[in-house]
Amino acid sequence: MPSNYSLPPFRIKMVEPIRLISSQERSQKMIEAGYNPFALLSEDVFIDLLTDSGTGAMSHFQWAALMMGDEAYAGSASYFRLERVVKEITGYGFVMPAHQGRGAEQVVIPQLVRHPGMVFISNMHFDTTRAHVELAGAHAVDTACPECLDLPHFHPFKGNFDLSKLEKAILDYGRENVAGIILTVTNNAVGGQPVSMENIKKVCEIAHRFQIKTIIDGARYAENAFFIQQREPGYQNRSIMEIVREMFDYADVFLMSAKKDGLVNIGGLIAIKEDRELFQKCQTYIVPMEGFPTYGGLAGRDMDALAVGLKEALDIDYLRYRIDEVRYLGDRLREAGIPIQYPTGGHAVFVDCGAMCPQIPYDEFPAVAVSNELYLEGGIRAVEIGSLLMGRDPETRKNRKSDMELMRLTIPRRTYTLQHLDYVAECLKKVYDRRQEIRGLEFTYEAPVLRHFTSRFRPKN
Ligand code: PLI
Repeated sequence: MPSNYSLPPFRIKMVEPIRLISSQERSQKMIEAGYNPFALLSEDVFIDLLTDSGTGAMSHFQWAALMMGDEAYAGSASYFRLERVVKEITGYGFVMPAHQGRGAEQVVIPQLVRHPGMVFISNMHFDTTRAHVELAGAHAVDTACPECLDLPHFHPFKGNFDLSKLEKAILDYGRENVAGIILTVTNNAVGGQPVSMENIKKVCEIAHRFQIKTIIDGARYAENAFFIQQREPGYQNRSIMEIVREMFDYADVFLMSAKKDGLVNIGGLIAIKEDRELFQKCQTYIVPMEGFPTYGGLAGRDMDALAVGLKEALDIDYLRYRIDEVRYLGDRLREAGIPIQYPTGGHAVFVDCGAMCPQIPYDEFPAVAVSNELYLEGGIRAVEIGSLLMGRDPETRKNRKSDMELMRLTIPRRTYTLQHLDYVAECLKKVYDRRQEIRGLEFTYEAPVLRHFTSRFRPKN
């Protein structure tokens, strides 16, 4: 292994067998799945890079903590252990668990929508966040910085907001119509790209000037903090904990899918800095949606595992290894000439399938087609972040065209070795060599909402 990648700061004491089924079987499974990787069975997948969400490995400290779970319906001791850790990390006054990120979203987002026609503005809404904004009767507006669209060229913080676009959006919609500003850190949809502290600070300054609440969608906030430490002038000698605290100091609310940087298989969090009224509204609302406010849809043992995982994810040795394993895969692909979002993000390598297969139009979903080839080649499952995910325009019913047609190779935490990633790179190289033969897809069934999950396809002739 080249020496400029960090070694894993752990050894393995439990393994889960995986199996590569034959090439003929994979072809058959692909047909049965209607050419949609979401419909493949886990047992038919060799290396699963669909998501980093809830797919990581827990430490022995977390497994031990599970045994301490207090399963009381109300006032569980596990809740108070979790609350202590979240308060320590965020400095916020109020904490509630939720069953996962979208559970936190469904509780908080409707409380911020005061009248019809409101908007949320984000660097980029994640798809469930967008769905909850729309379910609450509001619109989602994205103001990502233009650098994120320049895939081959380095920029340290491609996850940033475009600050002038943000201010313009506030003025255009009117501050009384902006329900909140959502900072997605890291910015998943544009490649797991980080947001700089300077950008976070300026976004929050603008928001406070207009008296708008700021919400950190912080599924991968620890990975973001690591990038700040490595890339942003003035942060090299600051600890990850100090960086994280500064970030939370600027904002008002923290929503988290704990399935990422919480290092657990299920879980979510709501933390509110000081708005007691908002907290009380959420407390009332969470009961019918997620559960009593001291468990929010989680078992006591889940909360204990999360309390430990949150601290482990802030460990500098862990983060260095984590970001390096993703970079390792990105570097292997770039060496082979495969176009990716560069630099590599925190949780995944995003392959530019628009550039790789220009013969496939956007509405024949190039990144789904490449993902399917990768499964056929090596039993590897990836996910499309592109025009299939974008869905149709609700008014014209036309396919929305994504700015980028990306295949996300998402790396679960502490799960695969670099040998696995070498294998992924080898398989993708073979797919890349035959890229001109890859055909687009057409629907045989199109699901009416969130179509990427359940639609079915056939290859175009
Ligand atoms: O999958 P949930 O409900 O725990 O979390 C929703 C969610 C919210 N925000 C962000 C930035 C996410 O990335 C996110 C979930 N992401 C998934 C499932 C993913 O595969 O990226």
